[in-house]
Amino acid sequence: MSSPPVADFISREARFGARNYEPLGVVLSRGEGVFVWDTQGNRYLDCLSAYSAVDQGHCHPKILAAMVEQAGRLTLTSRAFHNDQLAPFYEEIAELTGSHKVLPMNSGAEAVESAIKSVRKWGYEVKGVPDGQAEIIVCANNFHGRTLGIVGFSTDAATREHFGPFAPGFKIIPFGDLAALEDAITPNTVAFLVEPIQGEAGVIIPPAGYFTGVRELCTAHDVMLILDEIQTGLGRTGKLLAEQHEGIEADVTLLGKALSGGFYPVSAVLSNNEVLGTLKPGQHGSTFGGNPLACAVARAALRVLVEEGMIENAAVQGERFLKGLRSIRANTVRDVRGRGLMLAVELNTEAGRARRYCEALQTEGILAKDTHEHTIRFAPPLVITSDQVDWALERIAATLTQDFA
Ligand code: IF1
Repeated sequence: MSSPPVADFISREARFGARNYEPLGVVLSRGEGVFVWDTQGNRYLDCLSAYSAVDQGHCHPKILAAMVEQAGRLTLTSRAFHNDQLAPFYEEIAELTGSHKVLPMNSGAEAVESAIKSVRKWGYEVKGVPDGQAEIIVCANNFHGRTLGIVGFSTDAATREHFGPFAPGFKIIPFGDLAALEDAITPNTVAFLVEPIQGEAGVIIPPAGYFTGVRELCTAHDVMLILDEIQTGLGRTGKLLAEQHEGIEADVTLLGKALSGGFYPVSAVLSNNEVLGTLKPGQHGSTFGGNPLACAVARAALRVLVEEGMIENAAVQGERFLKGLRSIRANTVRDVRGRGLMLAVELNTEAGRARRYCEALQTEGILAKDTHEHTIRFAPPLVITSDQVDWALERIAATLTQDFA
């Protein structure tokens, strides 16, 4: 039985859907491990991993089994009642990440919003900031999600233009600049919210020692350090949490995406006792947050990540991938960046748009995503093998030596 033509799916989407995305011209219908297949049966190596949500690989059989089993037993109770998956989920994620308290939510943006609410409350009730005066410091070129609260402190025009008015209380400083952080802190500063590596900005890795300095400044001024590890967390950078690359600990850690292995939206705010301890019954919540299906899926997603050595594999294959990208001799390449399996190639501005290279990679059997006109991101599932990395590198090299200007 043959599937309708690709153009048919695409035109029907365009007719009925809000056009807030501009996907590559491929219609996917199946996934397994590092591979996805389109409706015509063509296979691709997925180098986006749904923005790092399918880190455990597509349709991981053990996460699938946990999901199916739980879906047949109990899916949603609301938090008006207890469920038997929540306690073990809390214990397992707290044990794994060394956290004291857990707040379960659904999307990444909700975890960010929940953290903002919690640190403001902490500021008023514990730090003693005058009511309504709490300040949160964020970085230029940040990406933390799409809610009104979050896009209000974005510095990207497309992200925030014509969505205002926005909430006050945020100060924007350059990423990677310790002096700017020190200058921005006032007695009313409750938190510094930052990505360990800026993803959407193009995989921007801060100077070595930056986060050690950030940790010291935050501690010295009683400012909560919120690390948005929604993209960098859970092995993507070759460590469980990206904070471990500098041996520091955040006060608040945000996880999402791979927390469910891509089966279901599951996010979490992890913190010390003080910050989440300020939330009392009735002050925050979510219909779906902490539901038994989400908890069962997240437990399985965390288990396979650790038991199947995916974090170590991300470190090993990430190094291989980075070395391979760096060895590509092409006039089109301006810079290669990466940590673990969070990688990017920045093209020279004369090379043509990154989007054009992603279209060319598609014909080679690789799906990758451009960002900011001139950068191509590579973030395959953490289960990728050496042979698959080498296979990808050959095709990436062949594509990057072409000129699409
Ligand atoms: C889209 C980028 C990735 C995130 C960090 C919170 C969220 C995200 C660090 C919100 C989400 C996504 C969403 C996706 C594009 C994407 C992205 F290109 F924007 F930077 F991953 F690379 N914090 N990132 O990266 O999580 O509410 O979406 O669950 O299509 O907007 P969410």
